[in-house]
Amino acid sequence: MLTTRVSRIAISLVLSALFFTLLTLAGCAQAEDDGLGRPYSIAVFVPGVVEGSPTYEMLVEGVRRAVDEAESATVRVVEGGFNQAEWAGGITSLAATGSYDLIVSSNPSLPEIANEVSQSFPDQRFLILDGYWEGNPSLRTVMFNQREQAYLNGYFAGLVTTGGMPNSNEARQVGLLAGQEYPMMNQVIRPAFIEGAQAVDPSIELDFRVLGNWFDAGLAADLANSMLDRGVDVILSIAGGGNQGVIATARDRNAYVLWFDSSGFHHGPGVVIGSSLVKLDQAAYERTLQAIDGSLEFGVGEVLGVADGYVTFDDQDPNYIEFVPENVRAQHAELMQRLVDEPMEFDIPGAN
Ligand code: RBF
Repeated sequence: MLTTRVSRIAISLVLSALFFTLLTLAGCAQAEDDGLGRPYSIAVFVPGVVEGSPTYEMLVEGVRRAVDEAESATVRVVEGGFNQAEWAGGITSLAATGSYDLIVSSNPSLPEIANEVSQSFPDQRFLILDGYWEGNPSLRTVMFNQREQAYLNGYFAGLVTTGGMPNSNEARQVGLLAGQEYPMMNQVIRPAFIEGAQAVDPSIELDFRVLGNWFDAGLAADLANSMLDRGVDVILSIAGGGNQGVIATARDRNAYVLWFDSSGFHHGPGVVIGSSLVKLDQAAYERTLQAIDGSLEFGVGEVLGVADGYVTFDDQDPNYIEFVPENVRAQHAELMQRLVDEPMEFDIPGAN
């Protein structure tokens, strides 16, 4: 009995060791040691899962592109999952291996975690996108002006709900679905979205809903239905995998969806009718290349906006041109130009 149990444990230990070795080998598939030393080793920690979250898809794409281009670098992508209480442990484990020159991650809660972990592992370097931290020599952060980004979506929603699209209704209601509430959502994205809409018509009201996670498309569809029942005709969806539920509901009920972060038109041609962009992939690519060649400055938090070319609105997609009337596109283009000329001030919540 005992021997069987012991051998079962032994087998499972061997199997898991094998599993992690395979995982590491898979992660190193892009390794290319040029003989000058060991390759620059990067771990991407995804706080959630990659699929369905525009922001994480761009993160991984940007880092991979840099690694592909570098002379000698490797990357391993680790998904931290949706249990946020486990992220600090996940990052600590990566730092504790001492194997990674750089840990890359993204979202506004990550700088604090990286700052904490760096107290125990001061030699570990971190690059955090979509987050802000100043003054820790182990950390480099890149944040986007999300006030401008949300304002771009809000102004477009305002044009839609005041009659800009064939299925616009009489009610002046716009919707916003968020995966969860967090300072950047409550203090920046949500107020700037309604500010943009009310710049078109001050009587426009916002129906704000929270999914409670970043994956439940069924619940997201229910919440979208409830918003449409109340007269909403356009919903900005920032809910990761939940976004698909919003698109399905909007398609069934002839309403519209706005996308955030990456270009989303292909997810629902004629349903997704507007997309603000943050060039997180570009920033991840550029800063990762700089980290690899040793020129990236740490201890610094940078903020990039419309005037820098890192926040914009996708007015080139064929679906945008096909489905959105010319006069709406023209009014939105004027707003874009205004933001290039006059950047919006941006208070970063919880900036240290
Ligand atoms: N955005 C996603 O698209 N998917 C996620 O899984 C996700 N998880 C998040 C977890 C936390 C704790 C926080 C603060 C934000 C998260 N976001 C997520 C939102 C993301 O950082 C960003 O605010 C939005 O993508 C809008 O740019």
